[in-house]
Amino acid sequence: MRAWAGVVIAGQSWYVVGGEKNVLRPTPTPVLAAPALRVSVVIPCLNEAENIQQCIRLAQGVLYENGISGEVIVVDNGSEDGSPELAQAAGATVVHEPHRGYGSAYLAGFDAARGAYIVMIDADLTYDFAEIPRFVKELDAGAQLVMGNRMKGIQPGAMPWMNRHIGNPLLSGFLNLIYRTNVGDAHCGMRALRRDVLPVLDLCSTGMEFASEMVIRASKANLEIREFPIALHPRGGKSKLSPFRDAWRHLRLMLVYSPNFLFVLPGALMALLGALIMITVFAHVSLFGHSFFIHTLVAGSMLVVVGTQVVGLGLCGRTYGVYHLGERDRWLERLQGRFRLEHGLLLGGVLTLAGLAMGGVIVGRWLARGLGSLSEERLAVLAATAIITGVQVVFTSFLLSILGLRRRD
Ligand SMILES: Nc1nc2c(ncn2[C@@H]2O[C@H](COP(=O)(O)OP(=O)(O)OP(=O)(O)O)[C@@H](O)[C@H]2O)c(=O)[nH]1
Ligand SMILES: [Mg+2]
Repeated sequence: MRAWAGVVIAGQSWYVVGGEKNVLRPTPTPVLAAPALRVSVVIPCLNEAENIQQCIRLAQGVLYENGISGEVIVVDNGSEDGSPELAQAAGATVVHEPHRGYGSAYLAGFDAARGAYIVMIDADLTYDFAEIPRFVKELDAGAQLVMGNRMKGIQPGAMPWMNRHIGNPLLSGFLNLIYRTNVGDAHCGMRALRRDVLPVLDLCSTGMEFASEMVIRASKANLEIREFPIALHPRGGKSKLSPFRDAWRHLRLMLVYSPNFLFVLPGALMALLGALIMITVFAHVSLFGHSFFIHTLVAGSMLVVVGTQVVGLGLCGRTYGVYHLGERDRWLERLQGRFRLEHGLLLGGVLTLAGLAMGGVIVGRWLARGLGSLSEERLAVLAATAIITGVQVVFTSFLLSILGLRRRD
């Protein structure tokens, strides 16, 4: 049987017939039902003139040697060192993306890709192109996203100490904690995915945080993610990574994708702590020989008010995610199955009325004293706390209801 391997170089498809090693021949025209491309190697490139041609040749060589039909796409964002021209000359399909950024480049590259699988790899020779078939094999075996893990294969000088021992483990650990993934190196630039999962991933980040977004979205969509160790070599050319700015962008993205960690958890802790503090004051509990009075009560009240507000924002964030971003959130769905707008209005209404009643008691005592001096600070703080949280609950319930207006149940 004759093995067929095709590669697209400079818009022309080329093929090799088994037996004729190292010889690329142009596909005879007219092309008779050329097989679909299996792999698109997408390479983002910003001022990588030093390496880009070698990267393309390595990619083409690996595809060719392994009988994988594929294409090499280089996405440029206005390089000023002639990288796109060099890429074109080396036979890659060059995509020009006007919006700067690693994520923007990949989004444009994915749009142009025609392969069933997409392999992502940097243009700096840090990754081994020879690993491409391993990624393809994992996808063939059922994986939907395949991640490289550099952490055990970092060659001397390939990754700064800070990134290796602090930035990367911390950010990957945080991502695994929040999203319950088990990815050892969430920022690895060499990875592969099936092209048909792109609509599910619905990626939109423009910068380096694109790497995190892909893992987060894949885990939220319960995609089959696999990982294996790969080597990381020292970079050729200048790095485009800005460690602090990019670390912040990763962190920011992880938080905004998780209203639970950003709002619900800290908000609930604040409200709980505040309630405990207020109970301590009203119950005259003394701790370490100290009693607590009005100032402690004000602090407790502040925590309850702020905590309730933050939890409310978190619920709105989660509701928005479910109804407008198409996310699955079983906890919220269960909660919303049991609690309706009217329950929120009832709870908020009761709290507000309780606060107003306490206010009425204070006014009554004031009147009883002939409008004289008052010393009802503790009750006043409690009344204000109840009224504020009650009003928050009422209006947050309305907002949740507005966000869920378009649901179909
Ligand atoms: N098109 C495009 N490519 C970019 C942009 N920023 C980075 N890249 C490319 O994306 C890849 C990853 O960037 P790198 O600078 O290698 O960042 P890194 O891999 O996190 O860190 P180092 O390898 O240590 O520099 C490289 O191929 C860059 O040329 C961009 O704004 N536009
Ligand atoms: Mg790199």
